[in-house]
Amino acid sequence: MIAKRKAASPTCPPQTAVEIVKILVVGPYASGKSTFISAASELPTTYTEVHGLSETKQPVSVATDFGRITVADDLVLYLFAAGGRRRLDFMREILKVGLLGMVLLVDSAKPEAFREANSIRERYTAYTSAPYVVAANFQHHPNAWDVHDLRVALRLPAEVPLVPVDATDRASVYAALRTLLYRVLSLSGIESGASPADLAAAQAKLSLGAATHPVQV
Ligand SMILES: Nc1nc2c(ncn2[C@@H]2O[C@H](COP(=O)(O)OP(=O)(O)OP(=O)(O)O)[C@@H](O)[C@H]2O)c(=O)[nH]1
Ligand SMILES: [Mg+2]
Repeated sequence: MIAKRKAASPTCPPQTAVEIVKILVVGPYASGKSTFISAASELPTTYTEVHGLSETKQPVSVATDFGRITVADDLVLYLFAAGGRRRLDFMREILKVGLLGMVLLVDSAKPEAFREANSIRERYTAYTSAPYVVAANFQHHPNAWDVHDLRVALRLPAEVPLVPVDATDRASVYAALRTLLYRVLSLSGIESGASPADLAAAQAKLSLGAATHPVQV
């Protein structure tokens, strides 16, 4: 689940092993994936917007967005966006190697996209058992569905967290990521029989409160 990279050279002392954790950010067209990653990342995100691919005049992101959060000296989160479009399916095959979990973004004010969100969720759960959370974006919109109605519309299992999010706001995005990380922790803690103290220590490490490393370019 976690890739470990250890850098060393004949002239440098060995460095701490770094755990690299990959998180997928998925959702229907224009649900806020690029915005979410951009708000979270300590690096400028990399993506390509192309005109003329959709019926609307809006540009469409065709490349995979990528973001990074250094949680601690030995722990780095990599965020990747993947759209609902089938042409990105090949990317999912690559991304699922070392995948920790997924954030499924939903535009709360666009019920016509709920079916696609659900189908993305079904495709995800068909190929991996990695945990996921659903993030209800655009909650400020006057037509936004509240999270209780969204849960019903998306036919979400009761144990799957559904959190409101503002994808433009780093604190809100971190809160959604924390929900995912804590879910991963509690599920793996149950599996491995970790003590409450171990879990609390791991949660503190993943609180993202310490993720204030300066932006590196
Ligand atoms: N006010 C507000 N605008 C948002 C929010 N999330 C996304 N947007 C805007 O909604 C539009 C679509 O957001 P994107 O992040 O490009 O959506 P996307 O899912 O990456 O889109 P595709 O990759 O093309 O599918 C952009 O104009 C964003 O600025 C939000 O939480 N609040
Ligand atoms: Mg995008």
